[in-house]
Amino acid sequence: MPDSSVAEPKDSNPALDVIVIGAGFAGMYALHKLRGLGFRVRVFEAGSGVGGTWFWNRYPGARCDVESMEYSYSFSNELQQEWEWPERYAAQPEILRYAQHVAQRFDLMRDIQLNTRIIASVYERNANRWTITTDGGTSISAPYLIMATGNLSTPRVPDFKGLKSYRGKWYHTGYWPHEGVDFSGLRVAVIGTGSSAIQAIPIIAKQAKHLHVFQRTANYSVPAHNAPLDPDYVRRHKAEYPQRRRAAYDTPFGIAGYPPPTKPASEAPVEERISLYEDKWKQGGTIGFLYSYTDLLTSKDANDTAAEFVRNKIRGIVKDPATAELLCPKDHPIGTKRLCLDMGYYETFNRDNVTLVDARSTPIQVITPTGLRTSAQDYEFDAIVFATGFDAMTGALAEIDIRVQGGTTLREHWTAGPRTYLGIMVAGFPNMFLITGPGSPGVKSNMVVSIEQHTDFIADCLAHLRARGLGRIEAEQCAEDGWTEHVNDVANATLYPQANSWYMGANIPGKPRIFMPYVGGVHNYKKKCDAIAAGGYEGFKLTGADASNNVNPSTRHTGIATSNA
Ligand code: NA7
Repeated sequence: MPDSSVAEPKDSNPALDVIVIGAGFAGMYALHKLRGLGFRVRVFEAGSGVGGTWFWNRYPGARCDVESMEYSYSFSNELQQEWEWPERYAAQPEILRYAQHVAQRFDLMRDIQLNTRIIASVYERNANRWTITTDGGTSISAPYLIMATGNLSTPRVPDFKGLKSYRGKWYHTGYWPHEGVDFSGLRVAVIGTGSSAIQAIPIIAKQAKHLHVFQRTANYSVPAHNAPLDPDYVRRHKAEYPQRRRAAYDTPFGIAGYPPPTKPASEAPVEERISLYEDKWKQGGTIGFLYSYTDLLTSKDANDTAAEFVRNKIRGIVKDPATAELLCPKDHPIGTKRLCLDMGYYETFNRDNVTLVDARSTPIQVITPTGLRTSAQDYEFDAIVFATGFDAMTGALAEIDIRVQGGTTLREHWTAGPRTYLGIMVAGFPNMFLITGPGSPGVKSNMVVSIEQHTDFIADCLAHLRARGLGRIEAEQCAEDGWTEHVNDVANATLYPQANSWYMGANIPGKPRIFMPYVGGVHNYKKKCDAIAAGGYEGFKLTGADASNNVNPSTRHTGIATSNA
């Protein structure tokens, strides 16, 4: 039952300092961190458990594409020393188990309200408070609001005609039944060939009687070479954890252990290039592959060398030449959409029970009661899996009616595309923070690293305000304009904008085409954030309006130092 522990009416919980929306990795850490600084925090989560992405994305084969020793919290050395990851790349159930363990180990659940979807958040300037409304109609308010709503948390099923008439079962990878799905003996369709499909297809193919894969755009994928972790490697890694975590902040992706490339592909003879790509292919992993040369994401000619290498791999793996050619991506540079990581994806198309359908030349026109119709023919299916992605980066925020009382909504503010200062605050929306929002390196980095860095920045900022008796912080319009322009300039110097990716909002009809993440790298971004904090939060307006009424008095002027103050 939603909201059972929150009483009516609004301001029912006046003791709160901070409301956090979302109990994924971001919301959980925000709670832990802020609680540790003496703030009174409550987290609201739509799901019936913690874990965010890893709570919802339970499709077969769901797995992280960042190695498990890196894709984990660093804030507690005890935690990182005691937790045992079984595999190089952790599977969804393992990551969810980790999230649950963290929630328990740090006693987070007492301040997390599950099964509660937030539908509106309104800021009242005079009161200097955010009031959120739950789907159960309850209101709760606090001076500060943190949106830990995730970047890939709004699953999108395309608006296919006829879906309601379909008599079989259908699923979306991002909203998978908790009890799992057994496709044994069934005729199954998978629509989409993004990262989720590429992970799910090899497993569904092993169960299904026959699997049809509807591909509109071919994607590049490199092998994971997943395997159980070697205990010696784990021991060494754990001994170096503190240094490795620090080193991660000096890298573009927030992942240590990958020596940066030193020369452009154009300076390498063909044989040397192929030999290097071959080594990277054998090692597995996306970072290593894209780190082959300095110019893979800035020069089309350089990029072509890596793209053609992968296409030749596909041609070598897939036996039917027509299928192989269809699987070869040709419409975008490699790495400009999320490079996928697979375990036997291309090999799956050698199975007799798998058929690849070109949904570009023969688009899906309608879902029928028994399957679907393309422009070429009718198909019958017992089950359809939509691996059709998410309204990424802005979807979860747009679903909530976020507004300043008497002013515009966040949705309106972002009509032409998201604009933020550092991906953390939005001008005109005081005291509301985003964790890994658009304009931050979030989705182009190891998410956990970015989540911790953003949360630490926000927590330091709140402690800074409190220590000075201030209660309001707002991004300045010129700072937001400048940062947004910088984010665009950095992206425009790369090949990223050349792909119709979810980074560009291109997968959602009508969504403005703006490259949303900051691709200047975690290292540059963190330096910028640190300098801004050290300089007294340049680009932010800090004021004391009604501060004495808004911050938990028992925690004001406690002398808790901020790292940057
Ligand atoms: P993605 O990467 O957005 O992939 C969605 C796929 O669905 C992609 O192949 C789309 O083709 C396809 N799609 C979407 N709409 C249609 C229609 N109408 N017809 C046919 N095919 C369609 O989502 P994922 O869940 O795989 O991955 C998202 C991220 O999660 C991933 O990058 C990782 O970071 C984790 P398109 O390319 O648009 O032609």
